[in-house]
Amino acid sequence: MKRIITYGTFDLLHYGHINLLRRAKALGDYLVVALSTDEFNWNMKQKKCYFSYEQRKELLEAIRYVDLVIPEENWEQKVSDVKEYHIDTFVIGDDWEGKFDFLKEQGVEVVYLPRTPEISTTQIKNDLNKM
Ligand code: C2G
Repeated sequence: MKRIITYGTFDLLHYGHINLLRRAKALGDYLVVALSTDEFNWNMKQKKCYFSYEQRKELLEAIRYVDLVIPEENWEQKVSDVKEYHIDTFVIGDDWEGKFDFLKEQGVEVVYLPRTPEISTTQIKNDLNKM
């Protein structure tokens, strides 16, 4: 069983997120999503989410590609997560290209997938404000 992990905020879930999750799952058999907590988002990513962690978790757990959702509480946990969850492959969008190559030292394959163009949570918020 090939185990995949990815990380993110996944606020205002949209088809760009789904494209990422679908492609990530296609690389293996079991997909863990480490979901940024409200505190991590605010303190470390200066992101104020529309949906709370619990609401974002519920949405992700409803997606057929997602097998397990765990909290992402800090930048450092990736090293222990890949051990704890016996991860074979780390996947994330290529806006993070190169940022997590250190995981290769843990024997983990690192894959950066092309982002889906023209959609982002920020874009959605901006467009809604113009309506
Ligand atoms: N994504 C994508 N295409 C988009 C928007 C997002 O492929 N149009 C991908 C991102 O590259 C990421 C995932 O969807 O892999 C989740 O996106 P975000 O919620 O914006 O995640 P981010 O804030 O980048 O958090 O420790 C890593 C961070 O937690 C990543």
